[in-house]
Amino acid sequence: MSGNAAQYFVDRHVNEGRGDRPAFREAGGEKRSLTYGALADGAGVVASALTRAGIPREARAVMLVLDQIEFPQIFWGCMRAGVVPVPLNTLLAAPVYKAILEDSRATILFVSQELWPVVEPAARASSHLSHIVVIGDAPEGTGSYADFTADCAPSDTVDASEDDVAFWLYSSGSTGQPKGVRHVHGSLKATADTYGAQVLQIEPGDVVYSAAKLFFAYGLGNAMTFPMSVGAETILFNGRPTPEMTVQILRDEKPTVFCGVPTLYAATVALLEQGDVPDTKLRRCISAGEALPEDIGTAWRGLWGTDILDGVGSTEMLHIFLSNAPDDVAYGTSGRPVPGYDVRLVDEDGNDVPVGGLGELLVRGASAADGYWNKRDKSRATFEGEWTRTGDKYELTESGRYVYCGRTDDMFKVSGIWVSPFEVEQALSAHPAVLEAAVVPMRDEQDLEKPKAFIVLKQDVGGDLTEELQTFVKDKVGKWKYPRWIDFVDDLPKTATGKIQRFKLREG
Ligand code: 3SK
Repeated sequence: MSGNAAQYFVDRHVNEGRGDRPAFREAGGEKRSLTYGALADGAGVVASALTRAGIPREARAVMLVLDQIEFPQIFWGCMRAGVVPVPLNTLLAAPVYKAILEDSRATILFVSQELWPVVEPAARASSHLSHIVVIGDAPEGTGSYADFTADCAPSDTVDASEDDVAFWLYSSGSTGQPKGVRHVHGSLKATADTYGAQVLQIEPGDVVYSAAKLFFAYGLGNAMTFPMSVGAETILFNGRPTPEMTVQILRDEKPTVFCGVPTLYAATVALLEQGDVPDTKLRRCISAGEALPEDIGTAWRGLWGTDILDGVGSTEMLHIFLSNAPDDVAYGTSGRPVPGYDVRLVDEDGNDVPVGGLGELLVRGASAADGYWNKRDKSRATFEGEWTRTGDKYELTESGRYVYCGRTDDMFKVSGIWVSPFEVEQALSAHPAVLEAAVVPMRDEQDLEKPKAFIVLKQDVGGDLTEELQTFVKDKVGKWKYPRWIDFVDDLPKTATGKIQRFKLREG
């Protein structure tokens, strides 16, 4: 078998007689679905269409695509042709798309019609894009997905090595600059064989629903490669995963596996505590993205009778490498290393930290990324031989479990997605009324971190600017990054050399 991941995850099912099994079904809209056979054909058609359009192997295909049945067809279609799919977060702001289209030098863009308005200026200005393919109605100067794929016979999967770069995911760095994380074909099977098989214990009869979307490394494993590793089925929902929608999907679509993030678990618990708890078929629930507060896990178990397996992963490692496991759950901890991964805690000098001490978490495993695209210094600082630095501070307890203690730098996560204080500060400072700004994480009433801003205004504006600044940030850097609280202050604490002392703001 070739090392091309499309062969293992897609073609194998057809070759072994599972072409009629359901692979994906949509929970909303027209409720379309795909069997494994239809997915293989659809991906083969995309592969031929890419070749017909002159897109060569290794070229990047940016995907700004909602969770809909075209997503897996495009993702696997690119890989079948040796083209590198680059799924993007669908919630980013226009300037970030511009930066990514430039950085990746993608030659083709696939975009859901709902997302076209936000990427349109960057796409039209790009000197690299030769094709813009809109899933839905195609505006002038673009082509529709239907036309792009019309009259193409499915083509075969190209041969590739397990070490060939297969796809990229963009992750935000400490400066807020997005970094293209290059992953190889072999990494997808590595995460399925480790976390998928041994912690999630995915089975062919499972039906998976992941509130975390496919563009996110966590969602890509949950809703694509783990179910596809065993021929199971995935429910796709292209809308916002509100608590109401989550309960509706769990009740009506009856997934057996649910993958969420702490913010959503907390809001869903709050909703369920006010009303009925419907019957479901849940047998496994998992969480990642940020540490799950203990009381949310306990409340969820009380309501549904199913534990939440909290774990930690990273875009660089592709999925979860430290996790609680079935029959081994300790809320308030990230559990133990996933079989197949080794972890170490090191101090600032690189020495191993003893039990009870605090250190940066380093991880080793087969799914580590090949490096960042075009960012040599950052690659060298993160990928140290076999070990990958996570930037997370952890403590190892006597019982062998790891407890999250914060970030080594100032980055923090909101709803499982990195937020760089620097990036939000830059956005705030671009407002004409703002002199300077500092952003720190603050815990909300559900004990989850959200951005809080301290702002020095240029002059008294004679009114409350809070809402205006919140909208300003949403439009500039992304909807989830806006400061939930703003304090207007006379000055910011700084070092002698003028660096903002964020720790002073965090402390109070
Ligand atoms: O943030 C996490 O915990 C995570 C988990 C799985 C895959 C990717 C990420 C970032």
